[in-house]
Formats: sequence, C-alpha cells, structure tokens
Amino acid sequence: MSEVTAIAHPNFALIKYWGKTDFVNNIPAMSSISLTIDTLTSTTKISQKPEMQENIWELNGERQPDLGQLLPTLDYLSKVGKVNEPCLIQSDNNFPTAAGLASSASGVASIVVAYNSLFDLGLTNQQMAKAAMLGSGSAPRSLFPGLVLLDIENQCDCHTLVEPNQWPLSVIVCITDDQRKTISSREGMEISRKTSPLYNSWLKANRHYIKQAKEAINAKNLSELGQISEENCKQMHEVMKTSNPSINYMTNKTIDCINEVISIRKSGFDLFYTVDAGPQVKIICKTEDNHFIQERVSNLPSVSHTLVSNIGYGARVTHEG
Ligand code: 2P0
Repeated sequence: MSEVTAIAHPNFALIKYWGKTDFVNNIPAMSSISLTIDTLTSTTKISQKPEMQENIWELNGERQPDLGQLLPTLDYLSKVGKVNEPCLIQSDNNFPTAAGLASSASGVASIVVAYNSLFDLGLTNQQMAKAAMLGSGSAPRSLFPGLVLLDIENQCDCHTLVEPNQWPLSVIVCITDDQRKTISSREGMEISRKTSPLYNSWLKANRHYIKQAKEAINAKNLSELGQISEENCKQMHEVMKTSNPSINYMTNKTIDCINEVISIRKSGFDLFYTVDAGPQVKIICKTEDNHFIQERVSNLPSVSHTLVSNIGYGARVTHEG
C-alpha cells in the first residue's frame, strides 16, 4: 500500500472548550461535548514519497509553506509508529476553511486516520485522540460518531455518548460571512486565559455544564440540552468579550439569526443555537423540522446561505491503494 484516503466531518461543540491547560501538548483546560455532523467533509489523501526529503502538505490544492499545526501530530505519529518516510498530504474541505466551521478538527482527524492505516500503526483510540489533540484541541471529537464527550478529567478519554441513528437530529449551519477569522482560536484562547476576569468562573462551571448536558442527552431531551448549550455558548462569548483585547466573533448578522431562532422557538418548535469562533450560527433541531426552519432562516437578509446536515459518523478510511 502506498496511499490512503480518509474522510472526517466537522464537529460542533454544545459544551465548549475555550482555554488550554498545557499549551505545548495542546491540552484543553476543560471537557467538552460535541456533535459530529455529516455532509461537510474533510478528505485527506496521504501518499508515500520516498523521493521527497520531507513531508509536504497541500490544503485545498495549495502547497502550504510549512506543516503548521500538523507538525506535532505528525511528529507524534512517526515516533509512535517508528516511521520515517516522507509523505505528500493532500487535504480538501468541501466547505469554507477557518471560518468557525471546525475545519481544523475534521482536517486533523482525517490525517490521523489516513496515517494510521497507511503505515498500519494499529493505534488505540486513546493514541488516535492524543495524536489528533496535538494538532487541534477539538479534533479528537471528529474521530467519533454522534454526540461525543472529550473528558479532560479522565485522561482525555474521548467517546461517543449517542450514536447517529439513536437520535434523529439535524444541524442547520447559517453562513453569515465566510471570510477567514481574524483571530485564530488558538490565539484567542490564550488571550482569554491570561486576561478575562471571567476565565476562572468559566473553568469552574465546566463540570456543571457537562453533568447537565449528559443528563439531557441520556434522556434525549432536546429542550433541556438546548437550554444548557445556549447558556454555555453565551458564557464562552462573555469570556471572549471581557478579554483584553476584547474578542468578538459575533456580528450583527449573527445576532439577527439568533433572534430568529428565538422567535421560531416561541412559535412552538424545539430548536437551539450555538456559535463558535466565527460569525456563523448553527441551529440544532429535530430532523422532521429541518425544512421548515431552514426556509425561515434562509429568508433572513443576514444569512447568505445555509448548509443542512444530520448527525454524522466518525473519521474513516475510504480508499487504500
Ligand atoms: C470548541 N472551539 O469546543 C471550541 C468552541 C471554538 C469555540 O475548539 O488551538 O481549532 O487547535 O486546539 O480546536 C476551536 O479550537 O483550537 C474550538 P486549537 P481548535 O469547539
């Protein structure tokens, strides 16, 4: 085998990670719960290239100047697997990159899975999660299907809480602006950790959020999960805003879209929103309601387009050759 292709999907956090406990090993300071979606996809082909001097990374067809945040992941994988063979890594996203749609999580997860298969490393889930985390703190969650817990209090164990077919939910991504973000999550998290007066209370509240969200998920109670997720989202954005310099990923268009979610909810639908490190709004709803809700938000002048997904599967190999 000289090449492997793998795919992975983005995941959106309902209970969020914002801040690291260990910058060098890229370890999140708090646990998180996410939802892996389908439809949006990162595809990575890794080919062995003995004639090359070093690994080369192409993203969306463009050669990158260096390996960037992939370097720690690839260093770890080559060390664990005792592999020292240069590769060409070609990743493509079928959605906007670095616009708050978790492209680094799905990209890194697809690379870890492809590399594991290409060199037949036989990594455990724990090792895969560690390799992914070194590249992006949210990437371990894209290795797994459905609703996923990344448990910082349990050696960064990452596992599925609910499989995709156990709870028919949809995610409507409302794109308000697909430009690259100006402050990366990585920079933003460090600024918040060092300067926000709310950072410590954010850190302390994490256990409570995880417990409440797990209970709502076990009971498949969408409105309770929505309530706790929106609270968690608002608190994270308060931490960002109270940082120095202040960080604000939300725009007026984001707020318009959130207001529409609240208005649809008042008319009797079960849905909630979440917003990450970008201006897009993700709406979580029952699959049976997704057409109606998509039509409502698509009519907003602040929404340029929408992307609809259901709950998706974890990272997987699609081709070996
Ligand atoms: C999350 N975000 O839990 C939170 C919510 C954005 C807002 O994890 O520095 O790309 O590579 O670990 O994983 C985005 O951060 O950052 C993120 P690094 P990552 O989904």
